[in-house]
Amino acid sequence: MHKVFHFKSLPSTQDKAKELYKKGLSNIVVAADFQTKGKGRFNRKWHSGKGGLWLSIPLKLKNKEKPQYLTFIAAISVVESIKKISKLKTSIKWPNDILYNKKKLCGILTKGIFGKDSFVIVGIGLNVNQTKFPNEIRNTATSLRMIKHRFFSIKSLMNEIINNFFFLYHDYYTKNELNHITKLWKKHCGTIGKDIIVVTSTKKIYGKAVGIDNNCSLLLKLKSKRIIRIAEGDIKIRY
Ligand code: BT5
Repeated sequence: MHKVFHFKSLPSTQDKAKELYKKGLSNIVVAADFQTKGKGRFNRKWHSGKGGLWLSIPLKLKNKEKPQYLTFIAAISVVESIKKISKLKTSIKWPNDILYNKKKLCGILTKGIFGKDSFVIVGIGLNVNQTKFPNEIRNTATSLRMIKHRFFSIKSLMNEIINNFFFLYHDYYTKNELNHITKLWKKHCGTIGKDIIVVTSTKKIYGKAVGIDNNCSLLLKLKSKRIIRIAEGDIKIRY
């Protein structure tokens, strides 16, 4: 069983999870009502005001296991929990977003800390009861409340997500049944089959998302019909 450490405010649940894990605590989840320095990928800012669900799970990284699959199981857990609690059908955008109606409802951050005792921190940020966002993300972000016009219990969503996460973690991830994870992930994914643009810091690559390889990289079919792998980055879907 896991234990939830709940804080009113933290700079980032990621940092607290790292600190507690290094002190020897395991099977824990760190949550906060709001974060003052929420983090996205590539050192981006994650807006984490009150009304959202902000949590991090530190996990020991075992040799052969692939941390990317933790992002996948986090995404599956979020989509299935939202479905159960709000009846909303959301979709996963590769690699780490959950969208509703093209807007971002949730972001996932899986960060590996490598060394003698390597571990991973899986961070989940879900917009739940916010009714407005800062200008920067006003047109691209949404919350469950904005979609359903009602208030949601963050605690119920959190319990559901954590239970789903640990179920997938123990029953599939630690047993190396990664194909099953990919199968579930694909069921909820809205990226495969779409024309997309991969945006890197130096260029844009146009193509069609045609699949996922066994490292969770996206397979992109170029106009020339050549298929390339995209291991990380941002994509834009061409609707
Ligand atoms: C992510 O990064 O989407 C990962 C977000 C992970 C947040 C969780 S909350 C709990 C834990 N503790 C942390 O400190 N972090 C994790 P990325 O794909 O890089 O997306 C970041 C971009 O999303 C930003 O540049 C904004 O454009 C946008 N964004 C920021 N805050 C947002 C929000 N609350 N809702 C929707 N979009 C947001």
